[in-house]
Amino acid sequence: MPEDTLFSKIVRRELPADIVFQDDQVTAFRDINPQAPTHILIVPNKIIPTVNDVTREDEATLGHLFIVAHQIAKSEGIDTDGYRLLINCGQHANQEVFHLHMHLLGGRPLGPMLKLPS
Ligand code: DGP
Repeated sequence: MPEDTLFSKIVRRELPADIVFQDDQVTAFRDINPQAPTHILIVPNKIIPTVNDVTREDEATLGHLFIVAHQIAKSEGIDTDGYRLLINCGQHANQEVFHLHMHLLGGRPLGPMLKLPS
């Protein structure tokens, strides 16, 4: 496992970020390049590079990620209208940061799920 990622530095508050939630398992902060009025990244505090690296040990933490996603959607006031949760894995998904993260997007109609390059 890598010892450090951009997001683990945010988790340890060594890099600035607009953190909206943190506990002993996960950290949530606003995306630097928001694609919707609400665009928050929720990351396990532990480095898991991609979904391909998930093990049974991570079940509780990743389940918790969903609980926190709902909680944040509620506090952002977007739970009733709806929102999108998205996790990119690897090259074809354009994953940029190799520290597993869930995107929470909402605050406007998000349209069809995928815009594919032609
Ligand atoms: P992905 O393509 O799924 O790996 O998305 C990475 C996201 O991370 C992308 O939407 C931009 C965001 N991001 C990259 N660097 C930073 C940063 O330094 N701070 C914050 N808050 N977000 C970042």
